[in-house]
Amino acid sequence: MNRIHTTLLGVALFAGTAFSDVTPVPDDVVSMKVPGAKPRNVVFILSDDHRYDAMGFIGHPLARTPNMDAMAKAGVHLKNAFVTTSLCSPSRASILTGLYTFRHRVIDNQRPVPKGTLFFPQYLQEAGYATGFVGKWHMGHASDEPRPGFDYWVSFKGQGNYYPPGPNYTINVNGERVPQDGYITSLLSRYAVEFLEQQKDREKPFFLYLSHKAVHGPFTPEPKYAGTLSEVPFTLPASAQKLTDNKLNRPRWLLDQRNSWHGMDFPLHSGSTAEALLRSYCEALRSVDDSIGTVIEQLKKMGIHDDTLVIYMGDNGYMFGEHGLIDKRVAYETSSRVPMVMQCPELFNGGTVVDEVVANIDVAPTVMEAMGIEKPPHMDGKSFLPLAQGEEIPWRDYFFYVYYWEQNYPQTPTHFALRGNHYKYITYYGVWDTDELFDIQADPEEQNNLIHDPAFAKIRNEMQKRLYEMMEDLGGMAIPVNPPRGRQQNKRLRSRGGVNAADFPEAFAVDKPLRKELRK
Ligand SMILES: [Ca+2]
Repeated sequence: MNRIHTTLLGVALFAGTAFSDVTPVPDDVVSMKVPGAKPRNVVFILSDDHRYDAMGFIGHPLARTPNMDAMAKAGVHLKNAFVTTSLCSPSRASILTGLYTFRHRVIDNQRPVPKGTLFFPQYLQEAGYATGFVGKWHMGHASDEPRPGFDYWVSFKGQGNYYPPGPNYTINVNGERVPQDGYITSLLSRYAVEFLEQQKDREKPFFLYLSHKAVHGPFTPEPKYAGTLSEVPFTLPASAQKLTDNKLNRPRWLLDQRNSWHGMDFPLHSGSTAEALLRSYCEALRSVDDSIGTVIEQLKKMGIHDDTLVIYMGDNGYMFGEHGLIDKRVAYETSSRVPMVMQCPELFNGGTVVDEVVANIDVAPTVMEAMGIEKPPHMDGKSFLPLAQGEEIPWRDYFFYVYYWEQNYPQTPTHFALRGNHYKYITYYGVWDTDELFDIQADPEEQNNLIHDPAFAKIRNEMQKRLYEMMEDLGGMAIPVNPPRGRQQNKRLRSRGGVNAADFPEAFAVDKPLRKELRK
């Protein structure tokens, strides 16, 4: 009896994936070289929480990024780069596995990766290539130990620190605990250069993953940049303005979040402002840009600049006042979009712009293609190298986004979103609230929620249907759940209306009973 019960339960639990076309993650790493391919050296540079538009060449008023600008000029700007979940660890896990969050199941920033997870550098190592990891790993807070796939390792526990928090604080350098010697961004650049130096006379192709702690909060610029942007004028987005009612049919959770750790009225539970935070953020970003310059300079010194692929990307976006929020997590553009530029003079023409939507899940297949290794069939992403070379290849028309509720930051609900070229549909799962539909061409700031407009009912229904079909196909119909861990940041500031909840959307209100036959 028990056995039958267990079997039925098993079928029910895995029903979501049973009908999908997804290839399971294999038990072993089997690296297949592409016949005749020239393995290329690759440097992948990741930053933390860098939003897509905070780069000089895009015209951001506070961003000073000459090296990112130079990469776009000499190479490729992937202007529509996104992350499938806008949160540090889930996004990093997608980069390293090529999988959506519901497949790698790293749904928060606290827990280590589940057993059986395969990181793409394991395939590179298996092929005999040199692999180095330098910087923030952040899947699991408790360990700084070297992870599978890397033969050179510099990292630290959890978020790491801009400066060492105490005299005994250490980072892990190839298994040895050494003191953190200075400001984190420049320190990581030095280790990146050390790894590159070691490759000088080696025959092996190499892959370097340089993963910055910056520009994650608390935004801490290097002393030479602190205060450099304090007088530069800029204005917050219009959507930072507080709504006094809910006639625009925005979600109640969104309006409530304004007075929370992740909102304009109580940012990070501090008395700071979005303006002040953005200035320090852009000042801290200047050192990340310097780091790119240091790496490029080193490649030139070694005579391998022209044939090395360098990719720069952010792990998720960040809002400074958009929708009244301070943070990421949500499916809105400023949260889910990331900066991405890449260069390799042997591969790409300078000034190339890729319009297609590329994502964190595409990084692993892209690096593997550049290094002449077949993409394993279980990966969800796809190499974007051909797009940057102007090839016409089949590509995604719709981009699928997920975020799973975190117990320790309870402000943002589980949600699923589908982004096409014209419309974005977002559904909030498990809360009594409104979904959203935006015309992202006419309304790129996502202010006009069309979900209750009868003129858009057909589009809403189509997007909803397509979203659930895609979830089914991709194996995403089961919501991963984690037990509580970490302190819950659920406070609200009383003087800014902390005890009051937001109004329901206007479209939910009716003036008369709907079921007259029940009236007595
Ligand atoms: Ca992040």
